[in-house]
Amino acid sequence: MRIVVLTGAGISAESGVPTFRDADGLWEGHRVDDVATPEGFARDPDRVQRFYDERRRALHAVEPNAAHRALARLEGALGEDLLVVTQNVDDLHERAGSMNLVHMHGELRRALCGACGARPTWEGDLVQRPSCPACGHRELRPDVVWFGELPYELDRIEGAVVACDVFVAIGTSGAVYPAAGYAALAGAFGAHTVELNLAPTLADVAFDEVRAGPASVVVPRWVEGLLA
Ligand code: BV8
Repeated sequence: MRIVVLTGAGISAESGVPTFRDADGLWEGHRVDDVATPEGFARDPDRVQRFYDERRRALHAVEPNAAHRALARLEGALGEDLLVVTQNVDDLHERAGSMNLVHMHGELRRALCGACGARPTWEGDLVQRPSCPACGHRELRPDVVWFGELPYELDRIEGAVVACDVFVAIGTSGAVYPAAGYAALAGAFGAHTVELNLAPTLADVAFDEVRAGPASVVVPRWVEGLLA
């Protein structure tokens, strides 16, 4: 059975990583336009660098929760037949043990060089404009996909979505495309679609099955049901 799981901020909420929509439009005190768009970066690069530096540092204070761990267990059982596509830029899936994993919106723990395009893993701050390990230029930015930028690995993701038997959306509000269109795409190709979310979202019309509750409870329960 081939499964694609799409995760959003809700799977990391119980680990203490703030979601976007629960912050009533202001995201850690910032407007999305100011910190998650190329225009915002052009306007005030230091503000954007500091915003991501703070979030990268905050990763040291959070741990994967039972939902991340349950997906890693599921990968242990299914191997290549499970692909986790995450919209999140935190590293909690990796730290829980997931390996078949795509960060379609990039990662806090990676930088992107504006000069040579290299994407080195990155732990420290970027606001001091350190030099790129590959080319030496000092044009490193967070390797995060901003609004208006092309997400990563779209072909690989779409190929998996149209071929899967089960598509599961976990902790995502279905507000951002192209990710928000994957449930309907999977359903159109015959997959059984499931939503695991704290509160049923508007997009529920697209799901065959909805289980409401916190991810740390609902995801392990769903995985145990599959593995039973
Ligand atoms: C692109 C990285 C094209 C940054 C992010 C009109 C129509 C269609 C599309 C568009 C349009 N206008 C503009 C667009 C395109 C735009 C878009 O979709 N805009 C929206 C606002 C309409 N999309 C883009 O720009 C994308 N690129 O389209 O490129 C292109 C083509 C060719 C060439 C060039 C370009 C790129 C979008 C990526 C933006 N980057 N993240 C960062 O993280 O710093 S988006 C960011 O918000 C996340 O990554 C995620 O994708 C998105 C939504 O967040 P969610 O993960 O869903 O979280 P949210 O807070 O919204 O919801 C939390 C959910 O969890 C809730 O449902 C809640 O109930 C639940 N929850 C809470 N607690 C729990 C829980 N569930 C379970 N347990 C809990 N405890």
